[in-house]
Amino acid sequence: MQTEIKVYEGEDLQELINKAKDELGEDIKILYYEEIFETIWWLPFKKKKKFKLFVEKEDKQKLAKETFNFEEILEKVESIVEEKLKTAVPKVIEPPPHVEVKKNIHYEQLKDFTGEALDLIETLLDKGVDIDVAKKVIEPACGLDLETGKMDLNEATFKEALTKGIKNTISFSGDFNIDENINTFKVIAFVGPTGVGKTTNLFKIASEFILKKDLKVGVISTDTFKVGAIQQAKYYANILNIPFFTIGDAKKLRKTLLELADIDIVLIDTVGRSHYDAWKLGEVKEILRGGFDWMEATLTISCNYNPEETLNIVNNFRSYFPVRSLFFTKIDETSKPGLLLNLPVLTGLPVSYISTGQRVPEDLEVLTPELIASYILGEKR
Ligand SMILES: Nc1nc2c(ncn2[C@@H]2O[C@H](COP(=O)(O)OP(=O)(O)OP(=O)(O)O)[C@@H](O)[C@H]2O)c(=O)[nH]1
Ligand SMILES: [Mg+2]
Repeated sequence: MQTEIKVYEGEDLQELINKAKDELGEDIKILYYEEIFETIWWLPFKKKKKFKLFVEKEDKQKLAKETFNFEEILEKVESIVEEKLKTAVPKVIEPPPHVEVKKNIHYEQLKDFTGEALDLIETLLDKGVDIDVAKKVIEPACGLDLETGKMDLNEATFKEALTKGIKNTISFSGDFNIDENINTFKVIAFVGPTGVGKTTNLFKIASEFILKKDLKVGVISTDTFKVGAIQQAKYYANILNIPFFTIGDAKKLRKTLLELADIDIVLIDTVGRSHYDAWKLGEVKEILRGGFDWMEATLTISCNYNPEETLNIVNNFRSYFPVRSLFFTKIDETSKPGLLLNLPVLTGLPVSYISTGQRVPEDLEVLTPELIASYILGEKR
């Protein structure tokens, strides 16, 4: 139906509207009306009032289409939004840049090395080994290259050279130097920063000593600070069916240790403390003091710490506790395990175990020169 405009004339406006509706139906649109005054020829001074009404008959279909075509409207909105998005967001999203620490090798410091020795040192530096440590570890595996007058590897492979160097520069306490044949009473305290894996690994050790060495093991927890710590330790002790004690002061620790005469190894769990918190480290020391006569501490260090920080950790913990070995954890969480060389070489402390994951008791290995070499060279992770 087409749009239709009609004009009606008459003296009564309402009548005109009614007439239009009668003729065109209810869907009319009044466009406009005007009043006109006509002169009556026989009464020139009197004028007659009339109306002129302009009416449009609306095309229902067209109206509906214009008003309610949601799809068309939606399409229009979408195209507007799309246009806006084009300017707001780059069309191709670039992958985030891969950020790397720049290698800053001071070749002047390596001028005495050549060939494979230089290649191996570069590999070590790439793994986070300190440059002086790398040189010190490699030297025992080198000989003089007559052509250049510099040092080169004597060994056939990197692994052999590194293993030899490690044997010469690092001492190993193996499984805490436990001699199963001698009836000694040993007390080992696990100390270290927060969350490095002290409790978990203490129970891996307990399990290893019981199952593989048939030793009598007892566990004492001095961690009465952390919520849930006692429950965590009790849970493992129950599984292993070993004596377990909770202790909050030096006097009680001493008394308990004296009562444990028939036990071969007592493992002491401590609360993790920041190496910068002198007050809290002092609190832990105050409790452990009760067992200092027998005790050796193993410093638990996570391999994913940055190298400089680990030196501060060792220095600070050593000033509070009788640290006799380094116990490494979380080797599975780093690609730069340089501290496996840095710490023992720089501090002279022997190394004991390495924790390779979260499973108790499986994820644990006694450290050996070959094993450290494998981790450093990326053969193992
Ligand atoms: N990936 C990985 N996780 C480990 C390793 N050793 C321990 N963990 C996890 O590290 C978390 C903390 O372990 P805990 O044994 O509670 O650490 P902690 O040093 O006793 O912690 P605090 O007592 O709070 O100082 C746990 O989720 C362990 O499962 C490891 O070698 N690798
Ligand atoms: Mg703990």
